Amino acid sequence: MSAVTLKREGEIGLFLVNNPPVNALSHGVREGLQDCLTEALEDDAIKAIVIACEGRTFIAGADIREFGQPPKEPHLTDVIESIEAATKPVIAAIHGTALGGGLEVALACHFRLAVPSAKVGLPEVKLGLLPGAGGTQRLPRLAGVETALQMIVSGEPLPAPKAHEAGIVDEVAEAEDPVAAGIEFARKVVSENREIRRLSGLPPVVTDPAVFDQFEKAIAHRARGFLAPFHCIKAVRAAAELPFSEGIERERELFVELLLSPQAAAQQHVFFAERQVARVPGLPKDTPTREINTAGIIGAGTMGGGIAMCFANAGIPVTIVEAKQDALDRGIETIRSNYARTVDKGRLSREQMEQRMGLITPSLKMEDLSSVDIVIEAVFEAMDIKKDVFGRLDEICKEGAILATNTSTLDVNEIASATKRPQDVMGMHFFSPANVMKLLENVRGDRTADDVVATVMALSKKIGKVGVLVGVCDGFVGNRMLAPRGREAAFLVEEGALPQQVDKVLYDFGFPMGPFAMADLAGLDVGYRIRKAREATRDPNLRDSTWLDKIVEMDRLGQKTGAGVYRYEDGRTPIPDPEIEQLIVAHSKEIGMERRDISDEEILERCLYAMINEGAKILEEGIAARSLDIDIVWIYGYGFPVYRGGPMFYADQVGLDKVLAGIEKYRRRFGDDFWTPSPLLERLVKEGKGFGSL
Ligand code: 3H9
Repeated sequence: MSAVTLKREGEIGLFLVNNPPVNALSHGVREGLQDCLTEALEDDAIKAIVIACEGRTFIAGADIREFGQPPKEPHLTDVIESIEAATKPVIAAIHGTALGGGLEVALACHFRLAVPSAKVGLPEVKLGLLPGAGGTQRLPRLAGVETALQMIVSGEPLPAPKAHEAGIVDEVAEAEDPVAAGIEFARKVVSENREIRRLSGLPPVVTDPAVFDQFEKAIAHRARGFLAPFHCIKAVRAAAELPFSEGIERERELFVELLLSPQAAAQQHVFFAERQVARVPGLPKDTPTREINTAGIIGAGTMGGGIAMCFANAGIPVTIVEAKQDALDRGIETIRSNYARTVDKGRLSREQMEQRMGLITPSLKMEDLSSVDIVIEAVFEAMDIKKDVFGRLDEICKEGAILATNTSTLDVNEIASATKRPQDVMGMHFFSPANVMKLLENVRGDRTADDVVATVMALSKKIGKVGVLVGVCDGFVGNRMLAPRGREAAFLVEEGALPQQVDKVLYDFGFPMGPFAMADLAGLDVGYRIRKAREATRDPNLRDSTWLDKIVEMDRLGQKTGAGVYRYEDGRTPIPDPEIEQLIVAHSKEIGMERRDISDEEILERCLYAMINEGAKILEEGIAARSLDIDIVWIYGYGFPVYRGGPMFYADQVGLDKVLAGIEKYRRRFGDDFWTPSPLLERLVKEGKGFGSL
């Protein structure tokens, strides 16, 4: 069946696009639009044309899956030109989301009508691109430079009424049926003999050139490292400065530069990975899920409170249990003040805040969790305490309730063994602050039932998280890979680098902050406690770095004490501290390490290759099912730059042979202890493949 059909509704020619799921502009759609146009223009009985779509949305953009394949005619730009050049009025009838190339098709039409719930936008920037089919030239001519910049650089869509106000759609229909409204509108155009308006025929928009510089400045921090937002600004600038035909050429040049960039490949990888991650290999799509209408949280500390907010935000009533009244009161007060801050920022109404607070029930009795559908335990990170809690939950909770632990390191199987229902037990590792961070590592135990996995994965989305399924191991995916990065960062400092040099290299790579600034933010005592707890079982022959412990022993615990690796005058901005530099130099001397100049390249390689090697081991052990799962963990949990696609995608882009050669180089220098390459990495290099091929 053709992807576009032409129907005759009296004197109106109706083009109906049908290319599920989102009517993307695949080759068949482009060809279908072109063919229908030729036929409709030749048919004297047709006086006007309506372009509308079947299914859930108007055209949602170019077909991303076709990028990277040899382009096939007709090109989208040609189709768009033909639509605009049509000698009969063409009307776009929009429902769902007219995005990217979809909105560009609509902008080529002579009139645009949208149903009330529709949205229009140019989200290409999120894929590392810019609107490459005339959007950067037509939208500013229609809606002005400011609106166009706002939409194109942010990629955020506008709801139909706002789009109407901005002049992007001519009319918002009264009802939700785009076909009926489109035909009615077209009949009006014909009967009133309305003049065809071609946006390419409008003169360039005159604007103060300072707008572009100001816009660039305004996004500098947010868009640091990204190429696309700045290219978008350049393209819109061309609309203001050049005649249409030259502006289109400039748009094309900039578009092609982006299309061929590693950033666009990385951002498109992330787009698909975000969707793939919810699909668990081996778990059939129709796996039943359990109903989650109520939740319980144990522990009203920072973590428990944040998790409770996630449920309340999703409209799910949640009971939060603490052992002592004062801790419970403090926890509830913290939740209230977190919400109040959001209200102050204007992102939540007071009424919504009260509604959410109303969904949170404080309690001192675990028995109050007897009827909830899911419990998440967020108590102190100690196995005996967790097992005790789970033993009690086993007695209290109703049959079929899901029992989840928020542990970040402990063995979920051992925790499950404290119950007679290990099939109902799972890990849900939230990241701090739990109400803000999007990542949720969902940990499947050896005996966790499939329907529990399916329920928790679906629930993740419902509470605004990106859930990634992982297996049981020390640190799961994220923290397990963070450990070798932290180890190398600490070694580099005792070998000759300073913390600020290491941090700058990783910041410039695109992380929001370097490992030492991050450690100061999290609290140096956290790592200290873990290192001390492991001291007894540590192999004394393994190299270890202790200079960070010395800082903790000076009561410098990081931001919260005003000093850690760095000093803090305003409580947030790290300032290199000569006292710590002295401490580091003395430490190197004490351990007999002759300090040397360390290149930025060595810092980057050692920090990242150590992580990637660990990631490869994680894949080999099946702790993560696919490399894309690891990428998503790092993007959402640790701020790995989206434009690099995650650590495993980045490794593929660097080339696994180069990564392996780097690991071998450090193995020769530092020995086998930390630099034994993962056999999977070696195999992939031998086969000339990447992690993405698995
Ligand atoms: C562009 O237009 C460039 C032009 O300017 C210039 C060209 C010269 N292509 O998100 P969902 C798939 S760039 C191919 O779960 P929702 C998606 O992968 C494009 N496939 O649904 C998923 O597949 P699967 C600019 C696409 O209802 C399925 O559709 N446009 C595309 O939550 C369902 O998606 C965009 O950036 C596509 N364009 O949300 C829009 N879009 O089932 C990107 C989606 O196998 N898309 N798929 O996993 C979106 O923002 C959302 O998909 C949308 C629907 C809001 C449309």
